[in-house]
Amino acid sequence: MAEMGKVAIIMGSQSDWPTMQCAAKVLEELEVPHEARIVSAHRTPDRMSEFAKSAEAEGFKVIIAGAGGAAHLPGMVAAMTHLPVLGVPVQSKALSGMDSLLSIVQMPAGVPTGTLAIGEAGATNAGLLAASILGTSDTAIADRLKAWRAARSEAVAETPS
Ligand code: RP5
Repeated sequence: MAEMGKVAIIMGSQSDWPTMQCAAKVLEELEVPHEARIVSAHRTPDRMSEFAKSAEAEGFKVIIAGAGGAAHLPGMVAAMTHLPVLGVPVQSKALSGMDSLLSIVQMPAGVPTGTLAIGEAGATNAGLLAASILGTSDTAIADRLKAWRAARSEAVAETPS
C-alpha cells in the first residue's frame, strides 16, 4: 500500500506553537499523518529553503505555514514548491494579527498562498482544509472528515440553555 500523504505544519517560531497546535489537534482527531517543524523565513532562511524544496520528495502533500508579524513564511515557501500552502496569520502582540494577515493574504498573481483566519480558528480550519484536500484522493480521510463535521452539527442545541 502506498504511504499516506502527510501534512507539514511549519511555523516561524516556538511562540507560534500554541496557535499552530490547533492544526495538529484536528489532524490527530482525523488520523491524518502530520509533522510539525519550526522553519523561520528570516532566522533560518536556509532551513526554510531546504524544507520547501524537499517537501514533495519527503512525502508531504499539503503545507500549513503559520507566522506572525511580517509573516513572509507562507509566501516564501509557496514560491519554492508546487504543493498547496495554507497560511495561518498568527495573532501578533503589536497589531493583533492584522500585520500577519496582510503579509500573507495579498500575494501577487502567480504564487497562490491560501490564507485562513487570524489565530486559533485559522489554524484549526487549516487542518480541516488540509484533510479536505487529502480527502479528494483518500476516501478514508474524506469519511472521517464527514463524520467530524456531522458530530459538530449534532452538538448544536436547538434551544439555548
Ligand atoms: C515570526 O515572528 C514568528 O512567526 C512569530 O509569530 C513572530 C515572533 O517570534 P518570536 O520573537 O516570538 O520568536 O517570525
